[in-house]
Amino acid sequence: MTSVGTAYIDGGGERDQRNSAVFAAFCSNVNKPNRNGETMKFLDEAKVYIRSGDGGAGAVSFHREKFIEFGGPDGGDGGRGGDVWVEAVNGLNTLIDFRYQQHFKGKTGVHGMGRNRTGAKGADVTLKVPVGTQIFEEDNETLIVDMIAEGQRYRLAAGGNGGFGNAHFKSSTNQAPNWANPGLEGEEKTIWLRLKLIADAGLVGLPNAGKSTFLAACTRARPKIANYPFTTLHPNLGVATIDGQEFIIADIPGLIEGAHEGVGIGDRFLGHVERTRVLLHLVSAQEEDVAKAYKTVKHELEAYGGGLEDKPQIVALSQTDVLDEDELKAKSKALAKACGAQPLLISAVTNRGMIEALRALRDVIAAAKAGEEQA
Ligand SMILES: Nc1nc2c(ncn2[C@@H]2O[C@H](COP(=O)(O)OP(=O)(O)OP(=O)(O)O)[C@@H](O)[C@H]2O)c(=O)[nH]1
Ligand SMILES: [Mg+2]
Repeated sequence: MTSVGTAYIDGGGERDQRNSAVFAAFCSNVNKPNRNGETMKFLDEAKVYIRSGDGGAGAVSFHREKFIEFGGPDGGDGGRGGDVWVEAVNGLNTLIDFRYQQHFKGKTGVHGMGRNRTGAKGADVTLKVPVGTQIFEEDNETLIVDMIAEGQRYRLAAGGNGGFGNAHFKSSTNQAPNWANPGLEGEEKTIWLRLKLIADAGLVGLPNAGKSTFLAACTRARPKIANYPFTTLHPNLGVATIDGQEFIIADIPGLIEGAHEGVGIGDRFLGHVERTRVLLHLVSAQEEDVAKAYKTVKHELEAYGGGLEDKPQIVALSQTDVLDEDELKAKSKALAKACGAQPLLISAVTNRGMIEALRALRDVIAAAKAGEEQA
């Protein structure tokens, strides 16, 4: 694969692990109506049942010792039940693990014991999810938490409190209580996990526009590239470096007319570009009608919604090496008319315009980041 100029130093190691997404296994889930009768838009969704541990029961016990009469109550309290936590980790980019394990339970707290021994807390359980996972209530609409940063932890369900032992109930009027509290029950609920990968820039375009080739040319990602539509079946991420600055690019499967209604495979993955700061819209110079190609994709983005239509977009005419200069001028003019701005002219084969494209993306990303910091 071509590497472009000297500006592209290889991307960071750990992040690159995320390139090899294994989304395909989720495909069977997609576009089947869910319980509410709507079509699921997201490939990477998992339904998980969680339950925090019950508290341990308090103990009823009395002190016994030779020559000590009426030693008094000494039943200890029960331990707290284990919590259920979720933690965002790097190096994961699918929810596939939750296909195989869908139940997560905290352990019950240990019961209190005689001689004033308090029971131990039950063990916690932690769901490890990729950065970019959103957690929803059972209705799949109410957001509980958005796991956006590596290492972020959130307690989804707290363990039940342990019960008091009989020592706790000792008083001047009842010096030998013979009861204790049971522990409180843990919480149980069903939640939805939904993954929206977080990349800085997203590549969109018709099939065969050269999206994967672009990703391969400027990052260390090695997506499959071939001269037939829908080569890319799952999103790929790569880290591009330009002028010493890094950003993450997501390559998603091609969009075709009707994609937002589930035609082809494109719109399943649009959720992943929802969180990008800028889109690079590639229109192949091999298209007969570049204006139409541009409009088809633009229409699909608008129909999908999710804020994609308002996202900053850079338009580029790709694969320009296949045309001579006259044809190129005509097509670039037609595309400019359609999109209302002069498109970049790029070729992953001759490296034409690649550095400019990366700089243009970097500039939008940097401006968006600066804007967020100020806000
Ligand atoms: N001549 C030339 N061919 C290119 C260029 N970029 C991509 N191609 C070819 O175009 C075809 C499609 O490229 P891909 O990168 O797989 O296209 P894609 O947009 O990822 O396509 P899907 O994954 O199907 O949506 C492949 O045969 C590439 O070799 C380019 O800059 N110049
Ligand atoms: Mg591709």
